[in-house]
This record gives sequence, C-alpha cells and structure tokens, in this order.
Amino acid sequence: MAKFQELADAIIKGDNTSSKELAEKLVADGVSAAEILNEGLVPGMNVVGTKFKANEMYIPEVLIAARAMHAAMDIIKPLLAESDVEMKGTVVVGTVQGDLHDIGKNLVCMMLEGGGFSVVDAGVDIPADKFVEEVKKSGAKVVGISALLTTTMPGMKDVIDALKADPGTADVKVMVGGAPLTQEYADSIGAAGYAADASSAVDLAGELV
Ligand code: B12
Repeated sequence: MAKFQELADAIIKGDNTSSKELAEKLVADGVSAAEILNEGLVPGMNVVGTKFKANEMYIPEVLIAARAMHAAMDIIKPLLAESDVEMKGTVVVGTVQGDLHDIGKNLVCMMLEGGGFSVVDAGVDIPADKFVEEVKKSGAKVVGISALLTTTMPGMKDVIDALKADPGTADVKVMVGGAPLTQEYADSIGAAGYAADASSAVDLAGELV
C-alpha cells in the first residue's frame, strides 16, 4: 500500500513530523499496529541499515531516521501492547562497565526496535550484576554488550560469566559488538555471537532469540 511506502520514506528521510502523522492516519484508518510496524517501520529502518552499511548514510542521518521511527513507534506502541502481536523478543543492551561510549549501542537499540524487538536500554558503564538484574526483570532471551575500549573489553567476559553463574539467566544468549571487537575475541570469551554493525546485530538477534 502506498501509505506504508510513504511512512517508510518518511523514516528514511528522517522526517519525524510526517512519520508521526502518517502513523496516526494509518491508525485512524483502522490499520493494525502490527501492519504499521511490519509494512512501514521495519522496511524503512531496513533501508536505513543497508544504506548505513554501504556508506550511503552516515551516523547523524541514521540517528535522525531513528528519531522518526521513534515518533511513529510512540503512536503504535500502546496499540501493540494491547494487541496480541508477538514482538520478536526482548533484548537487553548496554555498554560494559568503565565504558561511556554509547553512539553505537544506541544505534543497535534503535535498529533492534525497528526490527520488531522490545529493547531494554540498560545504559552505559553497566556492571555485570546490573545486566543480570535487567535480564531477570525483563525476561530477555538475548543480551547485547557494547565495548569501545580495549581496556573495557575484558569486562564483557565478566558479564557472560555472571549470567551463566545465575540459574535465572544461564540460558540467555549474549551478543557482543563495538569497534575493537572481532569474531575471534567474541568466541574466546564465550559469547553466542558477534556483529560488526547495527543491522547485522538485528539479524544476529533474530538468530539467537
Ligand atoms: C565518539 C568517541 C568518544 C566520545 C563518546 C561519546 C558517546 N556518547 O559515545 C567521548 C569523547 C566521550 C570519548 C571518550 C573516550 N574515548 Co573515545 N572515541 C570515540 C570515537 C571517535 C567514535 C566512537 C563511535 O561512536 N563510533 C561510531 C559508532 C556508530 O560505531 P561503534 O561504536 O563501533 O558501533 C557500531 C559497531 O561497533 C556495532 N556495535 C556497537 N556496539 C554494539 C553492541 C552489540 C551487541 C553489537 C552486536 C554491535 C555493536 O554497531 C554499531 C553501529 O554500526 C572512537 C574512534 C573510533 N573510530 O571508534 C574513539 C575511541 C573509541 N575512544 C578512545 C579513547 C581512548 C577514549 C577515552 C579513553 C579518551 C580519554 N583519554 O579520555 C575516553 C574514554 C571514556 C570512557 N570511559 O568510555 C579510543 C579507544 C582506544 C582503545 N584501543 O581502546 C578510540 C578508538 C579513539 C582512538 N583512536 O584513540 N570517545
């Protein structure tokens, strides 16, 4: 439907006024929240993710697109909660203890939301026990940890160990990311997965959930 395309385009352009209005209009026309999410928001953010990967869009544009996505999400969120739409699952995402970098983490959170996941953004400088607590509170099946410093990377293993040590969180799958990380490093600390960018993180979360 052309209206879904219009909504996707508003997100790609980062027009948060239009994205909000278009979402409101679709709701008023009786379109379900799930359709708005799956036919408008997710395809829009998918284009953003692809363009970002191909260096056709840069971080500020992605953040602006994500803001437009959020404006529309705010309209449909209450309806999604009422309907029996299965979100794809909950993911807790945070930056590891000692590390304040959050631009990449925020992008991952936004892309996950755009991809149909419920996201708990735990914030930055998050100690292992806080990750455990957030997983227990939210019932998340996947945890994403971000680290941008070689000095804070080892803290990711502490999180993985703490989650494994607690019977309430032992089954949770951990994915890691951040500029200094590699697949080898992720394997060495026992992470379930590694993704190099935010749109790959969405694919990975889909596999892990
Ligand atoms: C911006 C920035 C800052 C900002 C952070 C602002 C903020 N709100 O985040 C400020 C100025 C605060 C800062 C501070 C510091 N920084 Co700094 N910073 C950077 C810089 C320039 C960009 C990082 C960034 O945002 N990149 C853009 C995002 C989109 O990319 P990204 O984070 O890699 O995320 C992508 C992927 O990695 C992945 N991803 C990220 N997280 C996750 C998580 C999961 C689960 C998954 C699957 C994927 C994933 O997806 C993202 C999107 O595609 C980098 C340089 C660089 N090239 O990385 C240095 C850099 C990371 N910083 C560095 C340093 C040294 C510091 C300081 C120690 C400086 C100082 N002496 O004070 C402090 C440390 C503060 C702290 N305790 O954290 C060094 C690290 C060196 C090292 N080997 O460890 C770098 C590499 C710069 C350099 N070349 O020296 N920094």
